[in-house]
Amino acid sequence: FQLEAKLRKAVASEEFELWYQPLFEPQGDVMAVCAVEALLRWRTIDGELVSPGEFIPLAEETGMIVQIGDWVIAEACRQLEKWHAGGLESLRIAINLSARQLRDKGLPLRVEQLMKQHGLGAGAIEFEITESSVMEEPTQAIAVLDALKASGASLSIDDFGTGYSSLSYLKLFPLDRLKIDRSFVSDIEHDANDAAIVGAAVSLAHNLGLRVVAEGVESATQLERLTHLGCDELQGYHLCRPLPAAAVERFLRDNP
Ligand code: G
Ligand code: G
Ligand code: NA
Ligand code: MN
Repeated sequence: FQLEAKLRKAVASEEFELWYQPLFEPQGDVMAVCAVEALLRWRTIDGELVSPGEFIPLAEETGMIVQIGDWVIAEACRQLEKWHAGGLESLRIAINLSARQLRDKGLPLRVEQLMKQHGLGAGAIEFEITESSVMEEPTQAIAVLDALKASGASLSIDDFGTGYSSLSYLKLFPLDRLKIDRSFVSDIEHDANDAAIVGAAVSLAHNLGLRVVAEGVESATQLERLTHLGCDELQGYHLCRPLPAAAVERFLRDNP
């Protein structure tokens, strides 16, 4: 209850910031940054940093997620325009969407207007959605996802493989990428089952014309295994942690 009042105040006075974690693609012997994932942070007036895991569920329950989510999308578009203008023309930003936002029929038009306003071309913005969030109200989600895609956004399934859902949604949704959940990555050096699952997910995705992202890469060995298994993009603490905008900008300039 106290948290709800605090969160309402935070929404009103925009006590939020975005941190960014790079995604990399192998280019010959080097790893090049191709995208950053926007990660929401709540900076309270006491300067404390609160993780979205602690307030997104409440924001979903109360519907505040729509306003918070709109702030996230607008801030990410503003930041990406700046980065594109500063020479990082091919950078993409991935934004997490929650189930409630997939029921918001007005979202695609707002996204289209923001992309236009900030001069962002097709694929510059990507939305990450989970299997469970799309399966909550699949019919509504399909309509919103089709419209987002038509607006020029790309779409990826986050935490792929953990949603207890059938694979049939893969042909129903206009997807671009599958992001393999970190639970299949953490023990991939020792667990042959995890390696088999990642390998199968890569073939499935590639046969469907989708790209594969591995998240939660925490070691050089994992990076090597995942690249060898055909993952197209990689993300994790081993490559770069989530950073505030200024710090990730320095990182991007030092790692062209
Ligand atoms: O950054 P962190 O590990 O604390 O993220 C915790 C969870 O919050 C993750 O599942 C992540 O996808 C989610 N998350 C991060 N930023 C956003 C956001 O802007 N919107 C939504 N809906 N979820 C987010
Ligand atoms: O649910 P989602 O995949 O969007 O969660 C994103 C969160 O995962 C980020 O907030 C980030 O802090 C966390 N994360 C990013 N890289 C790693 C990693 O290599 N290991 C672990 N354990 N968490 C990570
Ligand atoms: Na994500
Ligand atoms: Mn994920």
